[in-house]
Amino acid sequence: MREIVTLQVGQCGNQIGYKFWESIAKEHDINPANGQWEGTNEKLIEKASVYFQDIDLSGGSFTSKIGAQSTIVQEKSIRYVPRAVLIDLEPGVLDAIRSSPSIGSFFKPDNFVQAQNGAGNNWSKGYYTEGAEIVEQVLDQVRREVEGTDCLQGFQMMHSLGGGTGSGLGSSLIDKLSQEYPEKIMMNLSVLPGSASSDATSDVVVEPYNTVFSLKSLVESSHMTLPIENQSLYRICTQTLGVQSPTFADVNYLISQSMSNITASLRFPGVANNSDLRKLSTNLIPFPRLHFITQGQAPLVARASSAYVTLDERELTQQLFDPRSFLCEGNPANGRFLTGSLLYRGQSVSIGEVEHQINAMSSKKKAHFVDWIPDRLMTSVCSVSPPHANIPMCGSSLFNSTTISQTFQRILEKYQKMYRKKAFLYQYTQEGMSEDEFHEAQASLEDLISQYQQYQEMQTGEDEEEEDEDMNVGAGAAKQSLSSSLRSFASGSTRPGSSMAGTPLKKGH
Ligand SMILES: Nc1nc2c(ncn2[C@@H]2O[C@H](COP(=O)(O)OP(=O)(O)O)[C@@H](O)[C@H]2O)c(=O)[nH]1
Ligand SMILES: [Mg+2]
Repeated sequence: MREIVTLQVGQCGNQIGYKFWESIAKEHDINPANGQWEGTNEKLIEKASVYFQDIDLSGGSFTSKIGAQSTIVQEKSIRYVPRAVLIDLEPGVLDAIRSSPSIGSFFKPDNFVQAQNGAGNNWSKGYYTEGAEIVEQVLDQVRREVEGTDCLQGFQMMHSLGGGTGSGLGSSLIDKLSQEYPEKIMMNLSVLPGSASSDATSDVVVEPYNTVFSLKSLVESSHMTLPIENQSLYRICTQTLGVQSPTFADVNYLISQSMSNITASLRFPGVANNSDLRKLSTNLIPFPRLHFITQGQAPLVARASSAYVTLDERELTQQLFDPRSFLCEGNPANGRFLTGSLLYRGQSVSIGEVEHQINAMSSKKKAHFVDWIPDRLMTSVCSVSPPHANIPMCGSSLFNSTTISQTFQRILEKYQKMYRKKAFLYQYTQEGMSEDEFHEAQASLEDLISQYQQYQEMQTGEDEEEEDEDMNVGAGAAKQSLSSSLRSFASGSTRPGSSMAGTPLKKGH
């Protein structure tokens, strides 16, 4: 089996993680109070070991004879345990999860790794001082989880970037894991700070610092990052779902639904495309650094109205392309899509109809896509619907859109405003950070933004002109390699993913 080990780091990471496990346990008919499978449909449990370790409590099934004829077969007693390590630098959230009667004993007790002092919303405390105290213990638990797998496909981390633990310790962990397991995929679900794409005030004044430092690690060590903005989730709650004052519980529920949909193709059998993290990421990511993927979720209906929703492939596809369904801000009309993946779920979903709708949408939205990746939309259909949904079908979209660079630009501007005056700098340097790290982090984000912008503006024709110029003036290797990689996509002979398939994604591109 191709297993995935989850790391949930800090308050936000653990609160989202807890909802995610609650939600997928339900989908596999596993009772999180005792880890027992309570279902009857084998299809639902067949691939559960991607996310759950199945521990045989009976020591194996056996047959015994009583008298001459009767045979008693002792059923295996399997306990399903999340392949998850729960990490925090303060005890509050982990204590709450551990003491929850409905889910606390679902997780391995040793996999709760925590400290007492907190990270005080300071990335350097999470990365260096406070985080360093427990990072080896975390890595040991992760190694133990990896030993319990047959063929690990990768890691999935949930964390926020604006605080100290999820951001700082989260960064340290992805940096270390990418060195230790360079061939394994690292996927991050990363909550951006509240004010990421607007002038909204933030909870934490140093959020831009924490976020820019985290983004440097994500660029280098993550293979696929799904950024989330609470602002978008609040908007969905108030405008679409009719929730007046949304809480973290409301927004985390939305995130868990989206994560369930995105991972359904990894957790259930019979899905052709996107059936593992590598396929999903190679299809979406034409250049390793540009791996920040916008996710959309549909339908978005208030739970009370779900019984009245009639939905078909056409309507669902339209909603999946609608920016109102996205979990981070930004209208794709202001940028370009590089690639996209549409994941459909539901017993009644027709693959033929999905293809028809995707082709129609692809022509309609042609101007929103770069023209040098021909087969840019991937689809997959999972026939297992979420059990609680009263709706005939649902889905998620994943878009590699250059629009995300506008959000990064706003974060960068906020960072620069403070850094120019060296505001709050001492809080980081006194934890052992050097000013060089500030420069490097800023330069890394500036590079990322300019790469996105470069590809956004690049047209097939321009590329060829540029290539001629390169040859005439003997321009640098970087430009030539850009041209040749574009040419291989533009030639139409390969899909964006297939040209990279099989090549291990490495740190530091
Ligand atoms: N969606 C969501 N965001 C959260 C949650 N808890 C905290 N945040 C956000 O995370 C950021 C603060 O980070 P936090 O996770 O509390 O810090 P840490 O414990 O040091 O990692 C802020 O941007 C919060 O808005 C949560 O449960 N759900
Ligand atoms: Mg915290």
